[in-house]
Amino acid sequence: MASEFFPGIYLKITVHDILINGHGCNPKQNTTNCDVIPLSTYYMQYNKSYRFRLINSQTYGCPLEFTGHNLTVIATDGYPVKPVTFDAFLMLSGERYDVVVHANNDRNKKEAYIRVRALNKCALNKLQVFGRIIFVEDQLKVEKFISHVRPYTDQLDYHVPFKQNAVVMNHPTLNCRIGNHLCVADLKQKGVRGPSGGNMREVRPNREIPIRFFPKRLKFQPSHFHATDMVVNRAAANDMNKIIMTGTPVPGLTQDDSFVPYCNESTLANETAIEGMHFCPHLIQLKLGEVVDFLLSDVTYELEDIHSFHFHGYGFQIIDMGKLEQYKTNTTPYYNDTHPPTVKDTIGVPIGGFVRIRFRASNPGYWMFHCHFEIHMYIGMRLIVRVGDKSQMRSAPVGFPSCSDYLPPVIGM
Ligand SMILES: [Cu+2]
Repeated sequence: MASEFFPGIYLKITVHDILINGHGCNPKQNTTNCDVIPLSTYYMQYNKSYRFRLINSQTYGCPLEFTGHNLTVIATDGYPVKPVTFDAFLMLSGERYDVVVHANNDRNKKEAYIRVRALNKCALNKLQVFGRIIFVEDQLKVEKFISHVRPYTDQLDYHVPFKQNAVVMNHPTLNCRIGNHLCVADLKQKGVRGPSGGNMREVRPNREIPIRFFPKRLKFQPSHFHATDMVVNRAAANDMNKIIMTGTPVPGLTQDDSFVPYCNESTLANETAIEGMHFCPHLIQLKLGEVVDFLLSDVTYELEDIHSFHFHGYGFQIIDMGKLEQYKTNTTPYYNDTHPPTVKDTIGVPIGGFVRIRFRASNPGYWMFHCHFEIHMYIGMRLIVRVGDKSQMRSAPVGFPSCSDYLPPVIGM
């Protein structure tokens, strides 16, 4: 990012629009005439069902509420779940959902729509976008059809809910199973094979690693962190276990990294901190094959950020989740569940809540575990999970290029 080279620059981070497959227009945000900008359009034949593969590829951190026409969720993050029908569900940055849309309405209905509405901080800008579903008698004749289609105009105002008393899934600001709100932990794994699958509730973990986060604003120091979202000379800094991740000078998988001053919670006692935060390359070492719980908890819910954590190299199981009060009293809805848990690789931690994920460390290597809100990752909210030792990892091909920090000479000095 260019801001890395200009520490101290004031950056106002905001979102102007949401697009579906590059299409869309929000009349509240654009001066352009939205009537002439095409929306993402899908032609569906009556009485057929269509699989949509949804990817939340935003770089910002606003949950996206997806609503549409008779939705059935069948997979998340590529892992199948038993089909469940919802009116709406929330997608966090990095999450993927496979949904089936059924065109089983009567033939008087010619169109329906998909609505993607950004919530939380993005509600201020009333951000939403629509996609169109057009029902046709014969999909093979759609080609002729396209040029005659009118723009879809009957769009809901931002604050109007898609449906009264809608069943909403994955709403991380609300308690799971309260009212109509379900969480991803309510989905049930379906036939996931390999080391990520099976019922890991029944497996006793070898280790539990608590990962807490306390995002705060620190006094700006150009030698320690970059400028992002600067407010009155204080910069946002996002940690994991009070460590702001700094980069490593070499890629550990392909080069000797024995000199890299990796750190984690157990090494911090003798290191200096700035306002309680440590700046170092955060690394958690796991043994190959052990079963591990990460207990993620958000203890700063006044900030109202939903951190969506993504794990490279692994699918993990959602063993438990809820509010911190529920964790302390073992009263989450999932505490006594027995069904095989949902498998995912990206999970939003409820505001003021926790998630327990479990995985078998079967994939050796260096893997990033990070908040998928890009700015958070950039300002420290990431770490490396190293599984196994180098003898258990694949070595780099012969002649593989190497790299390291580069400090060019200053010309004219
Ligand atoms: Cu985050």
